[in-house]
Amino acid sequence: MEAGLPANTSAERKARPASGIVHLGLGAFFRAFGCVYVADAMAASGGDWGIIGVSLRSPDTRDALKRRDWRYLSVTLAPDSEEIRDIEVLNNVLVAPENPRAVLEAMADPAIKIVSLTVTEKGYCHNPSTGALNLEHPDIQHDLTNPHPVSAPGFLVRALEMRRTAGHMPFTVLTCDNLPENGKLVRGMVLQLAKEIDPRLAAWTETNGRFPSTMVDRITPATTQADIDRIAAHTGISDAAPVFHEPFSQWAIEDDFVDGARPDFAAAGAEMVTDVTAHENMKLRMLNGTHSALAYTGYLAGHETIADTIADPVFARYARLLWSEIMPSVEAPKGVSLADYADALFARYSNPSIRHRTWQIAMDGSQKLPQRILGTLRDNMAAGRSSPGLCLAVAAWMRYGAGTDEAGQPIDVRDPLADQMRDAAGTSDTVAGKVAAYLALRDVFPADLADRLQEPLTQAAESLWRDGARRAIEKVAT
Ligand code: CS2
Repeated sequence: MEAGLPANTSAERKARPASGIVHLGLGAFFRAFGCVYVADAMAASGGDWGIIGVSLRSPDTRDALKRRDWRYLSVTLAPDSEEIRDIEVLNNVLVAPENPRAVLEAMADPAIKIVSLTVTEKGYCHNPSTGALNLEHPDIQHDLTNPHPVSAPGFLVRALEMRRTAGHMPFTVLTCDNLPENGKLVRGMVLQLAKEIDPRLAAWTETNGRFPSTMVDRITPATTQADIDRIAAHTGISDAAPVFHEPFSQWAIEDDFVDGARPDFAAAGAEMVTDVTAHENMKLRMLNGTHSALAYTGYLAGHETIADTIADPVFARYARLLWSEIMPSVEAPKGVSLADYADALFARYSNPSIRHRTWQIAMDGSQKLPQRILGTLRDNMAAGRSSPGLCLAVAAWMRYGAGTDEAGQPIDVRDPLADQMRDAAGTSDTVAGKVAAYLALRDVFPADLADRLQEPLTQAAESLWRDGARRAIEKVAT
């Protein structure tokens, strides 16, 4: 028998439920999260909710999953134990650049009731500081005139167009990315793009479409080759696409689906709510905000993972300082204690089995900072509260974007604005000049916020550039 797996999971294959969901952006996160909920929902309550995954860029995930006929191992890593499950919920994986038509046809099939997405912040091709679709984005420019799209909004709109023409209802768009009011945001972008293509399509989508917002949460580091080798040695299963994640998982979903058609998510442990805003704000600001703060400062100080960072007492104090700055700006969801939530986050970050690299979280900061940190800073300034910890986080992002670490080693900065960031950091010999150049990046900082941030950020950045991240934190997190 395959070691570590319950006997029934390696048993003969059962017939699979038909597909009811197309998922765009089949990365490790959705396989560790949404796929598991859908598998559990079907196990509890049935339904044809098999998933067709779509990779919008590379064939790697498809090629890796194909080898086990779309099954993969999901490994739950607790601090001192692990649990392995074989997840069988995918029915196929398509690679959009190879055959965009096949993706559109799958999305236009009336048996598909939901199109879910984890395409990361930048996958929406929007302006992070305003939330509006960026019509100048090259992928959107392409999709405006080409019936075979390349962007996620393009696929949504073209597939909705096919459904409208065929006389079908739209699918529900279920976004699972860490964006504020993510459903509303994607709705606005879809309507904006649809309007450019055909105003009747926009009107039809506005009336019939549904875009529930969701709050998703499970820490899922990228899978490494060492993980793959280890799990193969342990289970005897050669799986090229296993996922590794923490035990914690939380999904709050607005219960607003076309014709009410959805898996029994609640049976799988999801919270079905009427308004997810409070959950989303809490999670984006308290979890993702501190994650980004620890990622930039931790990386600069030479820490490889979040667990390594938080094990350093200076950074443990920093995390506590950050939560104390963030909590006054967050309205707790009903029945939730923010102090308990912060304690639970501290314990989750400390899990040594989760090797979540600071470098991974540091990616795409220009797309993440507005909803993770800048909204809190805006609220705190309006209320007259100072935020030295959060200012240090933004300054650390700027310092990181300069492209070399504190030891002078090059940093592989992955960000759609990487060039602009490097230019901003190199633009002036003074730290105040660098900060001013960063604050002029309108995709990140709206003009009014930029003005008010110049002074506190300069103060934080001067300390950071002069003293290094660890010492600068020691000075504010006493
Ligand atoms: C992280 C998130 O990579 C990142 O930016 O902050 O992916 C985080 O791990 C998840 O949102 C946790 O639910």
